[in-house]
Amino acid sequence: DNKMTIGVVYGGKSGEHEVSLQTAFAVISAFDFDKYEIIPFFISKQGSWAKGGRLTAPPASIDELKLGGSAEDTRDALNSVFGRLYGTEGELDVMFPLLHGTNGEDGTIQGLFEMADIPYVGAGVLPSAAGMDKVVMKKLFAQAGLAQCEFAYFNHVQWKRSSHDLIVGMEDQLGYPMFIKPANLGSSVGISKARNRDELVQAVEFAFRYDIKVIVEEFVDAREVEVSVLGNEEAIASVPGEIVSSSEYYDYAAKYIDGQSQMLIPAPLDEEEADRVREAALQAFRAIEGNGITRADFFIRRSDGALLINEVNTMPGFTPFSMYPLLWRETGVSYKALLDRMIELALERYAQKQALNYENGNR
Ligand code: G1L
Repeated sequence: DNKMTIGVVYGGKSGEHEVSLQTAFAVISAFDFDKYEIIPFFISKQGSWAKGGRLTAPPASIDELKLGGSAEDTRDALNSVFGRLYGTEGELDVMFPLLHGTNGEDGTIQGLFEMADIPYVGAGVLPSAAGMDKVVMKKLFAQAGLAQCEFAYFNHVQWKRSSHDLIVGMEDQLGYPMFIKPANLGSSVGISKARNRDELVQAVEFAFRYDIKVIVEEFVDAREVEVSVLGNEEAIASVPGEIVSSSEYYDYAAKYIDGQSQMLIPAPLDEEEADRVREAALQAFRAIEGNGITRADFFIRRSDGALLINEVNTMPGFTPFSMYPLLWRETGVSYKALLDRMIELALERYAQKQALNYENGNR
């Protein structure tokens, strides 16, 4: 038949293995099985791959998505992903990566799909990698003229050689408290707050356990506002949402609870302010040369109302109850419609690159 076959890749070696599994279950279950068939690709915590049988209906449970993992399973799975290189059509039309962190969100799996000559959903290699490195991301934002908080960064060698100068410099530039993070956003670990010099040294040493580059940011007392962006060259922005801590949200109508924080959707902003945030989200998307999807996270500083870009996430939380899809729902795009559009965008981008290859005589 002429149904499209989507390969969904999930699990993975990161700390988000379980989140990825749950997200894959939600995504696969939401697909319109009149239009798509799904081939699941499970990556174990050890990093081995396994390909499941073709799904023509939603899986009965998450457990059904936890697949084998022998060397032979891995070979079969990767054979399937690289099917197009064997001169045949291959059995997959589009890959849908649902992986977080190292080897998943940092551009590596996107690179694997590029090598396999297969279309894939979401950001390409460059925006995935750029969005993974807080320092690179902030340099791109600065270049695009987006306002952001003050920050400093250094690598392990610089810290070993001149920690005193760095500390004094940061105290001048940022003041306490400061937030210390590994530059690589793969994990949410390694992050701490320092209120004095002792804590700063501790925090930096701690962050260096997770990356060889560390970023230190000033503290900003601010509201946290997020926008979903969808598209390739021409992208659109959702209504903004706001993240608040439990003490602040009690009188708000639409509440979604995600761990310790609540999502206000839409964010209580006046129209002019909301438009300003949406426009900045598109600028941030263009700054990292985004494609497919991106969630742009902002601060609105309480002291003066300044809009500061915090970060973009090319692989945001993606269950039907996560901020990214909920913002689209509020904007009039259902979860199902969002999946359709993401697949369209993947095919569109692949076709564009194909066309270039012809002109260059590479094929
Ligand atoms: F590829 C997409 F569609 F852009 C994409 C990929 C991954 C969207 C969202 C995600 N998110 C995740 O993979 C996760 C953070 C839920 C995995 Cl733990």
